[in-house]
Amino acid sequence: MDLSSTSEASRKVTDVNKKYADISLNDGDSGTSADIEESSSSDVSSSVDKASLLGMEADGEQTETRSPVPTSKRHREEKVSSFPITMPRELTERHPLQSRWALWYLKGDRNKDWEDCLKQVSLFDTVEDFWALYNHIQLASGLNWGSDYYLFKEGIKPMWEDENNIKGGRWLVVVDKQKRADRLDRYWMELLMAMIGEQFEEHGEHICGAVVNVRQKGDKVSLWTRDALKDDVNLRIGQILKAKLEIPDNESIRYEVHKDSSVRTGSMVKPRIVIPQPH
Ligand code: MGP
Repeated sequence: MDLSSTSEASRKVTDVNKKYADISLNDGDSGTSADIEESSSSDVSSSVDKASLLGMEADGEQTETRSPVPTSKRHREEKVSSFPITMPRELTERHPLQSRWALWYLKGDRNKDWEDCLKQVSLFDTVEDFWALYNHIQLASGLNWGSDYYLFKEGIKPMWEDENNIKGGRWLVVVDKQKRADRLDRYWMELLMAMIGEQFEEHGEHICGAVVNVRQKGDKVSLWTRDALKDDVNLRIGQILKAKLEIPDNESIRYEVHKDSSVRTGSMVKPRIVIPQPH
């Protein structure tokens, strides 16, 4: 599925959603992680319906509480029944994705265990809810150093230990610090669109999720796959990834086995595959 073709309609949905919902993901020190935990793209989209069905005005005032008499009730019923007719179809249509996806957020904190810093933010399974969520949260480039986003298939925890990842690995794209402004957000968005839009040919089943690590030493974008020993599959996935992100030919990306990353003590992990492949 080409997600960019639906993004315009989705943006309109998002504009409507924004009117009613307030789930901004600020990465400041204002304790916003609680807001993040409680938010979901489903909440966002349903809030439009709910607000309208409850007879709420755009300013959030409920007609019901002002005048709970029969005429007002009739007025409310009229609103309810006219809602689906008056909403343009492009604002209500939903394009289902093949999988349901969970967005996770990690706010780096050296005083906590790594796993305790990781929070699931939201679940979605339509193109529109993806855009609604994407347009509400901070861009990767706006996150604090040490933060991560993870987008994984529902049911797969974004960690090496999960049974779906334990034998897997990742394609790692290191973002050149000098080119961060041009590349980081573009790489992350293109990767998400390729992944949820099932752009990896017949290899979608091998994909677990994607990660962006926001780091002062150099940001990283990676795509996690299920089986590090399936070299042919992983190579093809890597080639598609490199093409989708438009990574220049002379720049390499590498595939690392999670087991190697998890036992690593300082030095770089020796990659299992590199693209372009050495002659
Ligand atoms: P990182 O966040 O993937 O990379 O791992 P960063 O911060 O760039 O550091 P570097 O080591 O790659 O230079 C940082 C640390 O987070 C790891 O050393 C682990 O302690 C922890 N960590 C990261 N991941 C992905 C996992 C995981 O899946 N499971 C567990 N238990 N710890 C992890």
